Amino acid sequence: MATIATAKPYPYEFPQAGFALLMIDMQRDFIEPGGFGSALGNDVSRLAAILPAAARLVAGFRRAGRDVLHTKEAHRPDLSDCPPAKLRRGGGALRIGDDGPMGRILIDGEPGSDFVAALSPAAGEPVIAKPGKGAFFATPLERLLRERGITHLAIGGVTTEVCVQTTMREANDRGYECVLVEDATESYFPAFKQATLDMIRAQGAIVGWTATVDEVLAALEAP
Ligand code: C5J
Repeated sequence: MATIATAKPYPYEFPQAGFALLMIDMQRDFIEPGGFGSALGNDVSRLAAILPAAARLVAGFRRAGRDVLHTKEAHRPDLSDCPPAKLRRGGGALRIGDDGPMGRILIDGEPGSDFVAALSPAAGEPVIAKPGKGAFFATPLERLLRERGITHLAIGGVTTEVCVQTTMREANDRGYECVLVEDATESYFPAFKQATLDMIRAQGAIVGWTATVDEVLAALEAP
């Protein structure tokens, strides 16, 4: 077993072979102006600021020969996988499925639903399109993890308190040991990010652990 000794709230142990990286929704729709995030009135520049750290994390997992999996929140063009309740939300000028500056908002295959260039999946890396906030809902993610023998997950991506936290809680309930990589995740709301980090590692890692990119990579690359 390898160990992230400085993880919070106490050292995080992982088997090198069963440890993978799950990157959540590093899409233009959330990170670039003109997408879903900005249509909801958010300042997307906060999210763009983590791109160098997130890219360093992904590169480290690839270097170590570990699996990297990517999710994207994206609906079918006919919106048949989007519950009416989700479609109605927002109250902004643009809603899911509407035409925006980067194509139809949150629709799979549109420019906005694509990954930001710095976090593009490499050839062969699984990409899981998800209709919900959690990556286990209505997706093949659990089967993919099981097939690969993955038991431990480092999780990064956006946004911390929505899709990242929902996915981490889903993973925790399914028995995965998860560490949230704190400088490779971001929220439009600094207080929500901080609250998520605090909630996850409270009560003796009730949902999981947190650690920085440097701490995760140092443990991953330790001899
Ligand atoms: C949101 C996400 N915030 N990827 N999606 O709607 O966190």
